[in-house]
Amino acid sequence: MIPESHPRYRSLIIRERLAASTKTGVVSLEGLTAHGRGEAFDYLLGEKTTESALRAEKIAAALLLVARHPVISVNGNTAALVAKEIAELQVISKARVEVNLFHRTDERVKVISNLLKDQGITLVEGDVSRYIPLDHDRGLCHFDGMYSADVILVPLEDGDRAQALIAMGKKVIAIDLNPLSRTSKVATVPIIDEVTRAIPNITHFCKELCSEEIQELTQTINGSEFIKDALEYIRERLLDVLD
Ligand code: PTJ
Repeated sequence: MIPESHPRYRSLIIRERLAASTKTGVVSLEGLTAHGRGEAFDYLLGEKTTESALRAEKIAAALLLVARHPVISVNGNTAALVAKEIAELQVISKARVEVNLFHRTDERVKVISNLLKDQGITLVEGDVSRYIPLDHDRGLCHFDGMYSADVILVPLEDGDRAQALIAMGKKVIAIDLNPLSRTSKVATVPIIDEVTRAIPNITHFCKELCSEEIQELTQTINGSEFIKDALEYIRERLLDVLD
């Protein structure tokens, strides 16, 4: 039992949830190590949403709202951490939601799909094909889901697929705490923030943005700005410690 008064309460609760989710098969064991890498970057970023990440979340909301065919891709860690929040985002953004796994088994797809459906999420289901040219199973997707999408939100991604999706002409919104990852570097909008903070922020902006703002935010997007901002933010924090 983790007391709410613990200074690292939030982080410990998230860890506990992910660890428990390995027992149900939602999260892979590799998912725990991936989270550890994310946590390290979150620590460097002060475990809060920076102003720059908040702007990226605003742009992400605008992109989802203008999309002809928006899709949210969900893996094990994302399902374990933000299933309810994705349900809310689906309602407001009208995005399709698709399960896409790196460590893919039929059993995991089923368990994760059931978890998402229990939260009220409507899923793209049925046959998948290797529409994304990749040697691993992240290449498997649905024709009426990711294959036909113009904008795809990919939380906790591996760089291969983000790059392949961009090469297919899609706009990619990534949520990844690592500003140095290939995913962050290639994404149209890299959101360098923790997924449990990022998704509710995007939903909030989807509710709030007016059509003029959506227009303005989606006109020119410079993803590398967000990477520079995150690295500069970390640099300043480190210099503060050394002072
Ligand atoms: O459920 P599966 O089989 O699809 O597997 C999911 C993982 C996450 C294991 C898989 O996609 C993977 O191996 O991802 P990577 O290549 O380790 O990339 C995950 C990225 O997400 C890393 O750069 C982490 O820094 C980042 N990350 C981890 N946890 C969080 C995060 N970013 C935001 N919020 C987090 N909670």
